[in-house]
Amino acid sequence: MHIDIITVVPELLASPLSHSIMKRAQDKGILTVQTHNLRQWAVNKYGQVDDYQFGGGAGMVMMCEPLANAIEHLQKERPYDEIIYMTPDGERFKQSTANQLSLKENLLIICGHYKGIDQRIREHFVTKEISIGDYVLSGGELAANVVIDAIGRLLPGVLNDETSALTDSFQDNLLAPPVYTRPAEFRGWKVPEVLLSGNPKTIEEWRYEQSVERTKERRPDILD
Ligand code: 6GU
Repeated sequence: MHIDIITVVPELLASPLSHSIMKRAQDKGILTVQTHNLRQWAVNKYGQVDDYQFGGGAGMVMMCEPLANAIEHLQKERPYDEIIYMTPDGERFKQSTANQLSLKENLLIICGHYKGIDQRIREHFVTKEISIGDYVLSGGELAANVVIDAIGRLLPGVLNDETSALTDSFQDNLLAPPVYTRPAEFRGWKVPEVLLSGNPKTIEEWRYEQSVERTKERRPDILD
């Protein structure tokens, strides 16, 4: 998969992509990510990419011209399956969205800043608008990192058996069960006996029950 990102703060995207699983995905050549500074397409020598909003009101709006030029420049390189705009008024990002997007070849992600981007870009270029939750971030970059991580770890070959995505919380509308590691007793706190039983079937059943219990208690809204 290839992901291009248009941003005014490319530095904000760098670190999460440079470590751990996202680094491994790129080292293996399964994922390539390229950030593009929107200021390359600024309307003047001062690097201007935003302007006051028509109708008045506080906050700047990212202008059409730099964005349109950036998008069209990148489109000449490759056809995008989705052009995604990160915005708090987008569709709420879920595991199912990550699953769907992980099947695509080329994605273009636009990170908004200030009051957002001119509506005409949303209407004429953007094919999908994503929010990562009901709160407002200063820009789309952190949200883009969240989305890229969630997608990247699903790409075939990125995770090994130990880190398998199949048993993640949300993958079957259930939260993950509790986990334990050595020692079997710490300060008198014991690991549930069943996990030490060596019986895969009873362990599997216990984990499933725990998942169901946890989901009922914490997230009844996602339960089937
Ligand atoms: Cl995608 N962007 C911004 N700026 N804030 C958000 C968001 C995105 N998702 C939740 N809050």
